[in-house]
Amino acid sequence: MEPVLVSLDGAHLPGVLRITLNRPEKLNAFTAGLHQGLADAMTRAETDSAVRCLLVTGAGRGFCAGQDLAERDMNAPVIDLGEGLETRYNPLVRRMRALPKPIVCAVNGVAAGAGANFALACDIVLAARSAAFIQAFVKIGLVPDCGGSYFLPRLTGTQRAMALAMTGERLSAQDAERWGLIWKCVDDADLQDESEKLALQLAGGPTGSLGMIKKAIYDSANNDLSAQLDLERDLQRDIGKGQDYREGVAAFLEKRKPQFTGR
Ligand code: LHQ
Repeated sequence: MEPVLVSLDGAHLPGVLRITLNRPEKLNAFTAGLHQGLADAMTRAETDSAVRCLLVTGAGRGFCAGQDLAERDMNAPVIDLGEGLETRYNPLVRRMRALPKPIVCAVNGVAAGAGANFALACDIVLAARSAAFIQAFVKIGLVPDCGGSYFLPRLTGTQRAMALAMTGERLSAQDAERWGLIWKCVDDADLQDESEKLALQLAGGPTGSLGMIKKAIYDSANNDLSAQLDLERDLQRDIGKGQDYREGVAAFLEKRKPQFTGR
């Protein structure tokens, strides 16, 4: 069984690269094979211009339970967890954030450890009402990784980030929405439709503009206002030369729906 299913279904979801974590019996925990599947999917997303949005979800009742704890050799004389982060998790998060295309995440069930933070590395996160987010690291004597210590305080504030990380308490999807950790909590039965609708909308959007919005929002975490104003000027100058801007204005003036091509 492939640990990651990747499909671009032109008929049902044009422009949407669907990425499904597919180890349902282990709640889609990360293994070397699952990482390879994600790395391949990212390469496709980076190189195929037919891909205009990514939709990430999990097969079965869980989203992702983090690192597969059975994959590690606990009898090794020296355990180097930094190596796995350096070669697998960190490149994955960096590629997701650098991808100039939107990534929608549909959290279908529990998201724990690196699985929770992988979800937070996506650009817009929806979760099923029955889903939950767990910073499980502390329970096994570790610290948040996969970007968690960066994402959590920025999304929820220091207090909530600290308590989530220190207690490893389960945060319901509803509270995750209330705390601003995710965009929306929806009824379980609606998660697939809602996330597909959003992905489809983004895939039919002005791709260049969406990529730049992503850069502007993420770069703002490290810029002061003056640097951010400069960045907005540069991005606007660049995107204003594109076909989609002309189409957007023409459609507005002609009182019709724009037909964006991503150019
Ligand atoms: C699992 C896992 C799992 C293997 C469920 N591994 N089998 C760490 C180390 C190294 C380098 C880089 O970074 C990291 C980052 C991390 O991600 S550390 C955090 C790792 N994750 C966890 O500590 C979470 C462990 N899982 C759980 O606490 C529970 O499974 C949760 C709360 C997620 C779900 O609980 P339940 O709904 O009760 O499901 P379950 O526990 O019965 O799990 C179902 C199956 O999945 C079960 O297998 P089995 O063969 O007994 O049916 C679990 O053993 C397996 N599974 N998580 N991470």
